[in-house]
Amino acid sequence: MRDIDMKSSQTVLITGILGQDGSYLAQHALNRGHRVVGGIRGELCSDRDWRLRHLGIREDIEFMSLDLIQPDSIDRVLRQARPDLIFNFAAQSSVGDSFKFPLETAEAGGMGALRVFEHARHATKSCRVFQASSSEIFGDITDSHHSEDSFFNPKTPYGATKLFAHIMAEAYRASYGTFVSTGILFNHESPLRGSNFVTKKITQNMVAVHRGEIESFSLGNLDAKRDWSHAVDFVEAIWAMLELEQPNNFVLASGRLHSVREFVNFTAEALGIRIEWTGEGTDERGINVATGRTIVTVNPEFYRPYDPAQPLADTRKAQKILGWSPRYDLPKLIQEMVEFDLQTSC
Ligand code: G4F
Repeated sequence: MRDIDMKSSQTVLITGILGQDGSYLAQHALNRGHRVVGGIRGELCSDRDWRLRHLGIREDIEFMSLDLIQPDSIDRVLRQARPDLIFNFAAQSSVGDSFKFPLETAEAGGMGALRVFEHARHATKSCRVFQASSSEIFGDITDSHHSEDSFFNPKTPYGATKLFAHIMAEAYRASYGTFVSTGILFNHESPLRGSNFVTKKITQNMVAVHRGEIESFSLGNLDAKRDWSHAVDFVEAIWAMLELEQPNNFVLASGRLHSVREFVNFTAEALGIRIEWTGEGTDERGINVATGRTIVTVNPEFYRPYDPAQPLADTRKAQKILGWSPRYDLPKLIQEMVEFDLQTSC
């Protein structure tokens, strides 16, 4: 049930607008007639705005230089833009990289989020904030399903950072009445995903194998299970969160777990390749049944120091309060990613 219908034009500030979620959210807001201001860190060059250009919205956005690590930067942008809605996606978003860069991860994702909340608290006009939380905050867990009320026990620098921001969002709501909603987002992918994430790495490399450009490629933990959704489905729910009368937390997910190996199988299927697995551990290989050639190998270099099992998600709250349900299943998502890679990566 939606309490507020954002029919009149609002000013929407999106941090992390050059990323997958920021780009789709910008498209969503522009389609509804809102003014979109995009906060960007560093220069806006052609290899960074490709998502916005692909969506055909690059010229519709007002860009402002914004670095969440710099306190003055966020204050200046927020004073100039005077947003009604802030979607905070800016962060170092790779769990894998958070092991290499824990300080940078915590600065941008933790203190950066806090600076956004602090602005919303002092803003002269009422301002609603969405904070991108993550399923990584569950960490090592024992419950069978994970909801907004589950115990949080993160073990990665990324998860710990996201939990700091998540708890701060709740503290700002309780202490100051600030409107901050959070989405506890399980994995969400799309053709616009970065190639440092396993899904895009698989679809891009499988397309390259299919074209005969490479013989094989390597992955890390094939047994890792993830709940993968389409980012476009999440963006609809995220928008709906700021239309509610009261701020809240919502788990977004498909409710289904698949292994990395299964993701490879679905991708192979979308390309008409039949794949068979042989060997175990680091000796495991995926073989193209038609040619007998190895197309996937395992390289321990891609293992993580810590890779907690992802729990099953309980999305009943989002279904009930937001009236949300995803439109994509995994094969449909993969089909779209493969089609995009077939058209673009040569
Ligand atoms: O695609 P991934 O890097 O995503 P990860 O770590 O689950 O994080 C994503 O989802 C989180 C929400 O749950 C977000 F908060 C976060 O920002 C990000 O969007 O890795 C998925 C799984 C991992 O278990 C990893 O160990 O795939 C496994 N994996 C196996 N081989 C690999 C690889 N991951 C990557 N990146 N590269 C590999 O070669």
